[in-house]
Amino acid sequence: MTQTRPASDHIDAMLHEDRVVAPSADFQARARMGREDYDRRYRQSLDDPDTFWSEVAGQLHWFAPWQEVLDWQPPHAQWFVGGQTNIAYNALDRNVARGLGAKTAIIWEGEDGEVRRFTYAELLAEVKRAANALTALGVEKGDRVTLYLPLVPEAAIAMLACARIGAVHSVVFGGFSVSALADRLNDAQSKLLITADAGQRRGALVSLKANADEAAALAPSLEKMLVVCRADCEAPMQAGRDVWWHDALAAAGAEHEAAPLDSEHPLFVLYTSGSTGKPKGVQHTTGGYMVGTYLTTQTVFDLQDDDVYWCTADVGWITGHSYSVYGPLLNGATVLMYEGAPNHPDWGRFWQLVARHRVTILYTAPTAIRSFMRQGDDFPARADLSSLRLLGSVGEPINPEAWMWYWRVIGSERCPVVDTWWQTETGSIMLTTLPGAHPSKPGSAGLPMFGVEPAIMTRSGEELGADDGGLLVLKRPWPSMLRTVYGDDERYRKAYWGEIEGVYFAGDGARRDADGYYTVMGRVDDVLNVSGHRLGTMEIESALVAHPSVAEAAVVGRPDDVKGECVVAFVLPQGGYTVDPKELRAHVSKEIGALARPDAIYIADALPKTRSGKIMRRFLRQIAAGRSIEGDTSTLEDPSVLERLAATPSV
Ligand code: 6R9
Repeated sequence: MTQTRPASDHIDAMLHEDRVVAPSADFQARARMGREDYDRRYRQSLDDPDTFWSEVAGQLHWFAPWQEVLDWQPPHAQWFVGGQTNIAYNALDRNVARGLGAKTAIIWEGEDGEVRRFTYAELLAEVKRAANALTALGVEKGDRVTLYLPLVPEAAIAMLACARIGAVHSVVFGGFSVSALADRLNDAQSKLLITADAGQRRGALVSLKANADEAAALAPSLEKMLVVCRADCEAPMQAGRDVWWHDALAAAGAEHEAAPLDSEHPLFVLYTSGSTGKPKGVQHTTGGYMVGTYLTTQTVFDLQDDDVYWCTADVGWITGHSYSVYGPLLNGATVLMYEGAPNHPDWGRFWQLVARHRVTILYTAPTAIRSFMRQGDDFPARADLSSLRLLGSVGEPINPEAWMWYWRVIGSERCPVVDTWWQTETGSIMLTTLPGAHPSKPGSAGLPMFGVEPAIMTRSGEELGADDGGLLVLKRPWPSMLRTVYGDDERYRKAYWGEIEGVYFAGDGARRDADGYYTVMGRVDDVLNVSGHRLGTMEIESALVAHPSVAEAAVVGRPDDVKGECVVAFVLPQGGYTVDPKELRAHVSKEIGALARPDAIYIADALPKTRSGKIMRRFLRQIAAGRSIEGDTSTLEDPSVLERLAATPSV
């Protein structure tokens, strides 16, 4: 059976964690969903999915009804077949029509303290203008539009405007490099790039337009660039190609009808790392993704009319798509967006934001929680956090120590904590507890969401029982699942449905306890999780070998107290060159982005390889973690390589 690799040293503690934290009677009394309701509806979602999903989808607007809830031709699913809808219409027009026009949709705070607010009616008006502006720039239904933006309201407006006309957005995180952006522009064959003159990060301006210009020169499909003015509107504009966002919107008409789109019309592509060198364009479609994010946001976050909901994720990640934009807006919630760093001007910024905007629901990542925890209890103690009523965690396993701190110091032992497991590919939350229905177990994500049928299996597809560690799989399709890998359906079949016959392979190791709670332990493939962000080891390796001084490279993860996992590189110098670690780190930042920069570099004279030439990463992980070498080294071509490596200091 496959070895499951722990994502961090905390796994041991997690396996022996037996604390259980139940929601208060007060919370339960007001919650949208209790235990019996969950049990009944979960059962129905598996036994009679047609009725279950029709009832949920029926709460949203459809221009034409679906004929069939699910058409499953493994591994391809179509949901709400024949139905026509529009996710932007459902998030905006529908909410305005049901009387929420004057309700605040987005409260945005810039890093410099500037605050902007949009009611649902105002957001709809902006999105209508933006949709007209896109059309005027030649964007048509089905065209790809790439977004490379800071976390400003225009990011959400641009996504919704694309969705409104049926253009497919591809959001590229603003921290990604020129070449990462160019690769994504080319893979998607984007016609239009939406960027900004600059973004704010820790008091400094990060010029996005300069990167966008460099990437544009490498992307022949690109015709136009729309530029949001976030800083000083001083960016150089290329005549005939570049247009300011504010000029384009000012020239656009105010009236716009949302396009009725087929339920399976592509909504977006989002690139994520897999176990090969090339990121995968995860393709989501309209109807199923809409229904999945709508339902999970409502139930997992127990959304009430007066909530102020804050998901701290950038829109460059799936969490930002599903839970900063689509899910909460579909539910008519008030969403807080914050542009900047969590430690600007100091580590109290998040807590000041919670206090200033009376945030009731906070959804963030374990890496952030661990960073805050390190700064002590004083920063949160200085802010009034009494508005909070529910806390969420996402992105990586949360160690029980961080969980308890979140619950005790941020939530004053009053707010339930939901630990949500899901992926770019799943589109919406798959495993969690519901805050008013289930006790939480620190470190364990919890139970399956509606329609989700997980199992723990061996590589050969044998199902394991309670408490056995194995591979996490999903046994049936769900509405918000990815439909394919953009432009590479073969990769979709192989990576997700071909690893274990007939089931969706998540790439994570997990176990289920006797109460049915799932604890997800981390990736079992060559994917790292650094501060909640997915990075492929092969991607970093190809960036390293692209540097003239490197002949060969192997990258592994090392457990890290704050980041969860950090990047460790083993490099073999090219004959005649010396490796300059500083230059190599800068090179990786330039090739991929700062988040891929190695924390430690080992300059090696050889790598541990099998006789057939395969690098044995297992041993490199042990060396990187400073552990002694364990396991059978006899398959190695030259076992003495390990001793030499272990004696080499990292730089
Ligand atoms: C939503 C998101 C997905 C990978 C996933 C797993 C890890 C996410 C987790 C978790 C344990 C949780 N992961 N949530 N591990 N507990 N609550 O993060 O998507 O960026 O695609 O990452 O993140 O390893 O496979 P994505």
